[in-house]
Amino acid sequence: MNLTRQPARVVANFGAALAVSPETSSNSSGIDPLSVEQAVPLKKLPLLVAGDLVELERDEKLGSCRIIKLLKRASVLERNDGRRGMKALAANLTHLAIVSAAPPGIDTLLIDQFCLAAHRAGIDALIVINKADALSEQERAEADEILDVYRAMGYAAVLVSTKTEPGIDALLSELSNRAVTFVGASGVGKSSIIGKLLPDLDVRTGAISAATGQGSHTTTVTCWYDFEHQGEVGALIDSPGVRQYSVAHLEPADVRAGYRDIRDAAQSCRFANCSHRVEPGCEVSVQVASGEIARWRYENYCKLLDAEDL
Ligand SMILES: Nc1nc2c(ncn2[C@@H]2O[C@H](COP(=O)(O)OP(=O)(O)OP(=O)(O)O)[C@@H](O)[C@H]2O)c(=O)[nH]1
Ligand SMILES: [Mg+2]
Ligand SMILES: [Zn+2]
Repeated sequence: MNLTRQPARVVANFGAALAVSPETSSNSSGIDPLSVEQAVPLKKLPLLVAGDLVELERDEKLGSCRIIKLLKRASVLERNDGRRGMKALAANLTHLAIVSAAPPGIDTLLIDQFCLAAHRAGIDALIVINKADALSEQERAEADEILDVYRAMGYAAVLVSTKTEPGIDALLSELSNRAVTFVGASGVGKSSIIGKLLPDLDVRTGAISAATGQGSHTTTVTCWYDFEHQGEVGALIDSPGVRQYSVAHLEPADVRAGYRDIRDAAQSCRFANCSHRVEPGCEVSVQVASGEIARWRYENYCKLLDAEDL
C-alpha cells in the first residue's frame, strides 16, 4: 500500500478545488505557509471551509490527495443562504475583526449584524475602523464616538490606517494567539490590513493559486493565513466583502441577547420578555432617552427585529 495519512488545515475552498496545508513535523514548530496543496474531499463530508482541520490520505503512487475526515470544529461562522439554510464560511475561529471605513462609509448596521454573528458563533468580536488617514477632523470625532460606544460594551475597538499614522499597531495586541477572521464591506481594507501584518501575503496567495489553479488578487474566497507574532502563533483569515450579513435566521431572543447594551439594560425591564418597543417600565427606552444607549444602536436593533430579509 502506498497510502499515508496526515493531519492538515483547509486554507481555502474554491468550490472546484480545496487548498490544504499539511501539518508536518517541520511546520508544527515553525510555520511553512508555502506548503499548500490541492485535495479532494470524500463526497460524504459536509462543506469544508477555511480553518477546518482534516485528515488527508495521500496516494504516493498516484500522487493524489484526498480529505477523508473532518475533525470537530471548535467554532464555525455561518451565514444565512436563503432557502438552502445555513452555510459555513470559516471554522475554528476565535474572533471576528469587523472592519469598516470611510470611504465607503461606517456602516454600523453591518457592524451590529456581525456582532450578532459572533455572538451566535460563540466567539468574541473586535471593531476596526480603517482609513483613519482619509477622515476629516469631524469624521474622525464621529468615528471615535462610534468606537467608544462599542468599547463601553466590552468590545476591543481600534482606529487604524494601512497608509499613514496611526498605522495598525493598535490591532497587534488583539491578534496574538488568536484566529481572527476579517469581515466587512468590500473596499474597507481587510486585505490591506492583512497585507501589512503579513509582508509575504502575495507569495502566500501565489502559493494557494499555484496549488489549486484558482484565485486572484481580489478576495473571492475566504483564506486562512497562519500568523506568527513575537513567538505567538495565530491566524488571520481574509474574507470577501459583503453588503450585509443576514440575521433573518435569528430568533428575536437571539437578537436581544446579542445586543450587549440592550441585554444589560433589559435586566431592569418590568417584563422578562420585553421587546423594548412599546412596553411600560422598559429600562431600554429610558436609557435610549437619556443617551446611555446610543440611539443608532437602538435604531439598528429595531431594524433587525423588523426586517425579515436583513
Ligand atoms: N486611504 C486609505 N486607503 C486604504 C487604506 N487601507 C486600504 N485602502 C485602500 O482601499 C482599497 C480597498 O482595499 P482592500 O484591502 O482591497 O479592501 P478589502 O476590504 O479587502 O475589499 P474586498 O476584498 O473587496 O472585500 C484599496 O484601494 C486600498 O489601497 C487606508 O488605511 N487608507
Ligand atoms: Mg480583500
Ligand atoms: Zn424593555
